[in-house]
Amino acid sequence: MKRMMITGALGQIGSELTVKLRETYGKENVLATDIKMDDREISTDGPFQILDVMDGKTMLEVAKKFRADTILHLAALLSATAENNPVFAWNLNMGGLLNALETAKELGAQFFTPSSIGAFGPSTPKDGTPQDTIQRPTTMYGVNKVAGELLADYYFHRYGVDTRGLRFPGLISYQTPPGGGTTDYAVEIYYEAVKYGTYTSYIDKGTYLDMMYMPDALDSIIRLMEADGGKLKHRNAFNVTAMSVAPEEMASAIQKELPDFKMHYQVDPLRQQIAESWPNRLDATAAKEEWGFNPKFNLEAMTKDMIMKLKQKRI
Ligand code: AKB
Repeated sequence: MKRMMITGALGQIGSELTVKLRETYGKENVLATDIKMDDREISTDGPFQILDVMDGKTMLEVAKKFRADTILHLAALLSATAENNPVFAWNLNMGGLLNALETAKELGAQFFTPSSIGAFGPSTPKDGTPQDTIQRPTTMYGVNKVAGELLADYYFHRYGVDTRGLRFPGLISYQTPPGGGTTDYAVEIYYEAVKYGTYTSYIDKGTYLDMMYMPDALDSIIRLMEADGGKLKHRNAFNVTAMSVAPEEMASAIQKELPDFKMHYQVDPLRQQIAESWPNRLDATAAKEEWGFNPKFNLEAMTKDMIMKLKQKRI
């Protein structure tokens, strides 16, 4: 059985991935780590360790003690936060990644870390963005993601570490809200639609971005990690997407479920500029061909499920 260590386990992806991995591989085989502890079940329902990813020595000790053979490195700042504090973002996003890769190298562990649509920039083809294309992002987050993809490739070629990664689009979920991302509006819109019947979007009409529902994101991580490495031509990182949507299209999908829902716009210049520098629609052919990427949720199915789950949660 695999022995997995997750960093950033209390974040948006981590908090759901930890639960899914514990269900799949056994609670005792999944060590959740984060810089702090909170009162959610993740901290008590299986092994948990407070860990600052900037402390590489402790990271290696913790992973060694747990006998980890798989490292899933999720701890990072998202795009808008990174843009407001670029030096800290560089130190945390790159320093944490380097420590996690060194840990994987020392232990001979398999390695996963997410990249993002943020790894592309204004000179990248916007529609049907190819797997291999121009990557000249104009944000600190994007610079970190491109450097991270290259660094993970380097650890594979130089040291044989089995590194794998996905370029995630905006991820939408009803469990843990994201924080500090450009695509956070796509989560907030559902919460506020259910709670208040209205939402003011900081991203403008007509701005298309790729999105994916969290269950598809979790399934993609597990599929990629389980895939036959010999068949992977692109390791770090695969384009993945389930839909390309503009805010007004999300509003229309919500209005089918909640007819009184009203959408307003008050554009935030920073996040709008970031969104405009990213692709409209990725091409995920390489992920489909090399390891069977197969998202289940389109905008309509996701909207129905999100609204149902948020109503059940009584937010
Ligand atoms: C963000 O908006 O920063 C993230 C991402 C697309 O990487 N959700």
